[in-house]
Amino acid sequence: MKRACAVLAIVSVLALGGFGSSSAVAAAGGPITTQRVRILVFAFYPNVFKVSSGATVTVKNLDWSLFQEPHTFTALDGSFDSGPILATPVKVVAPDAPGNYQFHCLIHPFMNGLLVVTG
Ligand SMILES: [Cu+2]
Repeated sequence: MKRACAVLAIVSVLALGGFGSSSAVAAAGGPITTQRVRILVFAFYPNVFKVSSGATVTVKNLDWSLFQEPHTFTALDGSFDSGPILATPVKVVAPDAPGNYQFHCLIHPFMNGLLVVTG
C-alpha cells in the first residue's frame, strides 16, 4: 500500500506539469518544433499536445527502469510508429499533414492520447 501511494504521488507531480513543456518559441506563438513526452506507469505525459508539422517528438519510457516494460508511441492510422521504446529515448517525426492524430501503445492499447499537428 505504501508503494502504491508513492507511485501515485509521483504520477500526480508529473501530471501537474513536471513534463511536457513546450519550447520558449512556442510560448511566443511560433512553431513548436520539439516536444518531450514521458511514459510513466502506463500513461503518456502529456497525452494531448500540439506540435508543428515535421516536429521532433522525443519519447522517454520511465517504465523501463521501473518494470522493464517496453512501450511504443504509435499513430492509430500508421502515420508514425516509434517501435519498442526501452531504456533509450526514441525520436519520432510528426506527420507533415496538419490534423488530429490519435496515438496509443501497440503493446498496451489502453495507453492513448492525441497529437494535434498544425501547419
Ligand atoms: Cu505500452
